[in-house]
Amino acid sequence: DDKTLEAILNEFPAKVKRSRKKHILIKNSDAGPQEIEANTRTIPGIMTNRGCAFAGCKGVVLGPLKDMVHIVHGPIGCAYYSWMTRRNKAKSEDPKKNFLSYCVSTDMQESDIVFGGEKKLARMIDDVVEIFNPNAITISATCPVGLIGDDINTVARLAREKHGINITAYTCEGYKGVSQSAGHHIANNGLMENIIGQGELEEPPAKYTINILGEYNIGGDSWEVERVLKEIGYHVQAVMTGNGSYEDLKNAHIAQLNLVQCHRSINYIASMLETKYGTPWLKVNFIGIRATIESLRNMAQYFGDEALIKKTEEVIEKELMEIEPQLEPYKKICQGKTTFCFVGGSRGHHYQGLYGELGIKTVLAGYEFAHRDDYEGREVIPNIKPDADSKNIPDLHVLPDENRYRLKIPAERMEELKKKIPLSYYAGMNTTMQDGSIIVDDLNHYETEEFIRILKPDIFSSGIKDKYIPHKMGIPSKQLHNYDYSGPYAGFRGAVNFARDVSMSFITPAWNFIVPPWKDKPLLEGSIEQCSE
Ligand code: CFM
Ligand code: HCA
Repeated sequence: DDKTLEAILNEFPAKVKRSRKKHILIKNSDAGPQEIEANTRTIPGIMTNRGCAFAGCKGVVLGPLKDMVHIVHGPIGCAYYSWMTRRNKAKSEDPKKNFLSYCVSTDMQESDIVFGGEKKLARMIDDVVEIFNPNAITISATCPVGLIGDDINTVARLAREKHGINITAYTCEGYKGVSQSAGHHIANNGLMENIIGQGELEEPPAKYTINILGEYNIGGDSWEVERVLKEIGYHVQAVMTGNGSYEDLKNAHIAQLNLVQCHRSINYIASMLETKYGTPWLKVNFIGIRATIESLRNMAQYFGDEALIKKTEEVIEKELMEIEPQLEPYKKICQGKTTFCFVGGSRGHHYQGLYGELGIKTVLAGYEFAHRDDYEGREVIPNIKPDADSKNIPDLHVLPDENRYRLKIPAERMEELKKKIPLSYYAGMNTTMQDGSIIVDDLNHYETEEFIRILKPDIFSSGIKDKYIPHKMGIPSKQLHNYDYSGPYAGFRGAVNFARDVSMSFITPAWNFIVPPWKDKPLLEGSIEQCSE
């Protein structure tokens, strides 16, 4: 309740308390719209799970594009720590055109920092073209590059002229924003300016041609979603960017509908595609069985074709027949349990439905770096006050394409549909959370421990940085970033994998053997010497 929350916050200095208070809500539907503060700077000295703009740009959005080489310009650490750690899987028909297993970096040394790294970067591009012959190249800047003022855009332009392939630079220095989120925006702008729409296709290659935006194929999620979509009869032109490719992306303009899975990381491209080509976007969620079914039905409704609607229902029925018996034993294990669901952006929301279907209630949820619209719904966007940090990355000015802009469905039908399905709209996480549950933005280490102590969840879901806090308290944890090396968790079959993994963590006898270190050992060991005087 409010009092307990106050007690937790009282441990902070007054100024910190004032700030943190705005980032925490107790859901109360009688209170009207509840405002939360988000996408603002983390207080220095407080440990949270956030990453940097480079992580959001190269690690999240650009990194999964498989037929391109992604050069990290900077000292080796940033490249090393973004080397496949996110588990964005990819397969290529031509094995020579999948470069994801490589870690490519200029490995800047002290002399490069002192004398500049542009020449080294130019040489590296020459080497990459010669050795790998990729379809395109990206260059992502890490912090020191911006500080010393290397002009990576000019290096990219000259290399493009020299080699005749698409080579683009992203000034996504880690400090460009308050979190990964800034990097998403930089990457979205770059892809829209330099790649999407550069292909020659003028007509959709199939009757129901779609793109999937904000799906990164973590643990193979996108393959599971695509399996079902293909069976229904959809043609997936491009996935942004899981298992994605330069070749597919450049023709993404021909889709008749864009699906948006992760709103946070890709809503910019979704909006720009709508403005430029007239392609509407539909908010979907393929995590959880009910959410998957609803997303499939909404898609069919958008196209409005009887045969497609019928086929959708047939596929749903078939998939359910397959998974329902498999889920039964797991549901028995999970029934009545509670969880925390704290992830970077969209997953803090998306996984609550799947947990709920297994009988697990989410008592606390939140995002590391999402914005107010991901909590409160897109209607608050006009009220979000821009600050110095958010103004750092300007919106691109996009206009309707003179030749390619087409209304995909008549304006009146679009208005009718908007009343029924989330077209160009996301309602955010808060609407679906139960009264009394806690919503926390940019949760920190101290609050994590305090909330666990008070709410005693049966499972804690988050990422690698805080996974071991609950473990030491004897509580299982589930990484919802990399899935603890498991997956896929999306769609129908993914739900079974998730149910299995979560059930395993409940029933493992390991927890009975764990005694938190502070319970059976002194915190300090030593002896007091006799003083001679
Ligand atoms: Fe979107 Fe993502 Fe997420 Fe995200 Fe991420 Fe991720 Fe994530 Mo880790 S794009 S916001 S920046 S759903 S890498 S695949 S798991 S924090 S909740
Ligand atoms: C990132 C990537 C990350 C980190 C996961 C974690 C991912 O933010 O740079 O903290 O466990 O999903 O790999 O979100």
